[in-house]
Amino acid sequence: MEKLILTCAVTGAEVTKKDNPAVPYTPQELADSSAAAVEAGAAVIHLHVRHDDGTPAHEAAIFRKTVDLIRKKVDPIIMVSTGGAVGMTVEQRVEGLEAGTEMASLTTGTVNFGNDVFWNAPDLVEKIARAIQARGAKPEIEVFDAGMIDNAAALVKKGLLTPPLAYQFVLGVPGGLGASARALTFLADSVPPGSTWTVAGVGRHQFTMAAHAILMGGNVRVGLEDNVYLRKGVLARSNAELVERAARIAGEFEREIATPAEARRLLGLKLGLEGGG
Ligand code: KMH
Ligand code: ZN
Repeated sequence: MEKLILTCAVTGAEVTKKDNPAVPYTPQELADSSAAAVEAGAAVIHLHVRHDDGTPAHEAAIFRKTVDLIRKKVDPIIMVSTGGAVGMTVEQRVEGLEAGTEMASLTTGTVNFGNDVFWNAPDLVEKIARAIQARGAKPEIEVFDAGMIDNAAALVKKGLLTPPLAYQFVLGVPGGLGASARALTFLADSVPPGSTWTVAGVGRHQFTMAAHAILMGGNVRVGLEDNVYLRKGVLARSNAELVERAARIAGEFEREIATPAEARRLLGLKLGLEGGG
């Protein structure tokens, strides 16, 4: 089996310090939390940004500052979010690309998101795909429901995505596909040969989905964006603690953890922006 790529989704747009005081907001908090997650084994940082009061942000300057601060400490693959927060405009959602990161997320379909709608109509998805392509970043396809894999295949036909693709199965969002071994197996069987895939189990599903992926040869995303608990009733003290638990589970099954440099090779990225990793 290939080495395990651990992604840490450090803040997202929805959880707040009220849910868990460890949720990072400011560029410095995001950099410190990301660096600790990388030290714990994360090769990829999935990055949203916030205003200092915790509200979701989209400004390129905040992304740039955060990315610079992370890179001063560690050299993970940084993936800016183009999902942002529900209600952001497409222009706002692509601002993070200006930070010049190696990867960017791309959701390929609309999905209910709790009582909201995470809007990704085909023309909007195409605009974001074009923006990612223009920047030379590698997209990660965020799959909240099975049809999003088919939608990504349609974008390949249009020349807006270039295989092999990297997929992220985000399972357990209320409104999206539930987190189950059966759903994960179906999705893993549905992506084209040569693709890579990762799973992010939302909430209490974070570590059950991680365990399945570790055994199946897939990759794992953990982090406070998706889940604020280390275990039932126990808040995680940091993103790093969630990464450490995923690494510990992998260790039990003798699945080795990929360094950022190894993850770059597995994902087909050029060697790090500063040649490191
Ligand atoms: N915050 C969600 C509405 C992504 O980062 O690409 C969307 C999201 C997906 O988190
Ligand atoms: Zn996200």
